[in-house]
Amino acid sequence: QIERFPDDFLFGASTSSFQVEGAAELDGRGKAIHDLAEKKIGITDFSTASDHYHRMEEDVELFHELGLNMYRFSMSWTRIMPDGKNINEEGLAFYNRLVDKLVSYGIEPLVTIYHFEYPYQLIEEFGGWLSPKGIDAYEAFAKVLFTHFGDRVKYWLTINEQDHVVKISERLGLPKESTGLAFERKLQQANYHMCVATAKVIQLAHQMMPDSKIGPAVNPMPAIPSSGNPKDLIAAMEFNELSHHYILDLHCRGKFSPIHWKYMQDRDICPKVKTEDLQLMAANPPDFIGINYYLNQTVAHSEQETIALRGQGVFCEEEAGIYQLAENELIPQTDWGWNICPEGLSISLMDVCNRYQLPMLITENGLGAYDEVVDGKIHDTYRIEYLQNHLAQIKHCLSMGFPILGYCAWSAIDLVSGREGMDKRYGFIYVNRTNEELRDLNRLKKDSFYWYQNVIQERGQS
Ligand code: BGP
Repeated sequence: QIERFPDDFLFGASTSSFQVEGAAELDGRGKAIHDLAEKKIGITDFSTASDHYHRMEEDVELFHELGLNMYRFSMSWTRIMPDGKNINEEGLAFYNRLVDKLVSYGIEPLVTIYHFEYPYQLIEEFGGWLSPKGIDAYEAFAKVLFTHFGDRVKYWLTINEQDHVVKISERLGLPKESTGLAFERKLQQANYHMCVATAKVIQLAHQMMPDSKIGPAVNPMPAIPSSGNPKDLIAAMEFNELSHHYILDLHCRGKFSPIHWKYMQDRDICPKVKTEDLQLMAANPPDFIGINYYLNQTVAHSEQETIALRGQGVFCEEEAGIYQLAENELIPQTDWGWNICPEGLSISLMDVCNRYQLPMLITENGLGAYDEVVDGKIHDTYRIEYLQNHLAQIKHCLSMGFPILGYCAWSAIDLVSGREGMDKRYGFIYVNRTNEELRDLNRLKKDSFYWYQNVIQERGQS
């Protein structure tokens, strides 16, 4: 086991624009899909979020004090191109200030081109990712980013969690809870378009910025078999194919995973495929793979003989005839029922690296929890324990020689969680607001802030 993380290992932290920025109506920002989503009772929307748009300077100073080597954030498509097509100078100006500030502190920016925040107008006009026009729109946006920020930003992420975008209809601008054959076929087509778009943008990045490093960020939830029954191992392997390999095989090899292709054939939901697209993907693999890791799954085989359509949701309980999710008493869970399994991170890193032979960057990992302020302090020992155990797994993989570039915890600062608003916090920095009350939005360093600061300073020796 290595003692310290290598000197060039990048310790970072992440956010995404709509979850942290707020200022949703300001300086010409256009509407994104989520701005038009039905409001959830008792849960804040993204209109103010953590008000990072107005407090960016203060926040980056805190990131500097924390000692971050890297800061991952997304550039809001609708801030920079409100209608998805035309440039808004005020949007560019905000990210110019942010990038300059990071660079002045020696913090490496890692920019996510698209993190769930899709321009609504493009949905209205041609259906967004469901149409091949979605590929051109995304490439045009990426070109704007490369043109304006390519001189200072070396690391790029193409699409955040494509594997999750295509499992939740609203993220694609489709009616909530859509189901049925036509719907599932649309999801597969959108997935395919995103793979083509990724290859085009990787190619463009390498043409415009020869020194850049660019890759996708996927969210593997590696499955372990529920028993020693070999059928459960096969179910776990098939789960992994349908969870993330099906996307990475296209990104890295320009090939469909055979299990995924059979899955689509059995259900008559194959996308329309062009040979030249697959050639483009094969010729433009990513430079690295971003891994968002929170939880694993335990699966058993499914005896069902019928072939069913999948339906909605990231956590699909059962794929008839393939797998079903199972309980695992050895694995504890968060307050939101997410399995806590640090070893799952090693499983993902080994599996992805062995299969694709590419370097990896952990682009998200963290614990969503209720934090309590006691006498002006937040004693988030549970978060420290979670992060520490996951960092230990990374050390283990590094010691075996797996190429891991860095680790970005989710999240740098408290932000609005996709489904739970401000109740479910992830940050090293507390933001004084709740779902119901905006309060003063002041920043407060949690115990985990000081802990991570020490980890970075000591290169993980604490
Ligand atoms: C990932 C997303 C992030 C973030 C995180 C935590 O899937 O990329 O945007 O939201 O999950 O999820 P949640 O906020 O639902 O707890």
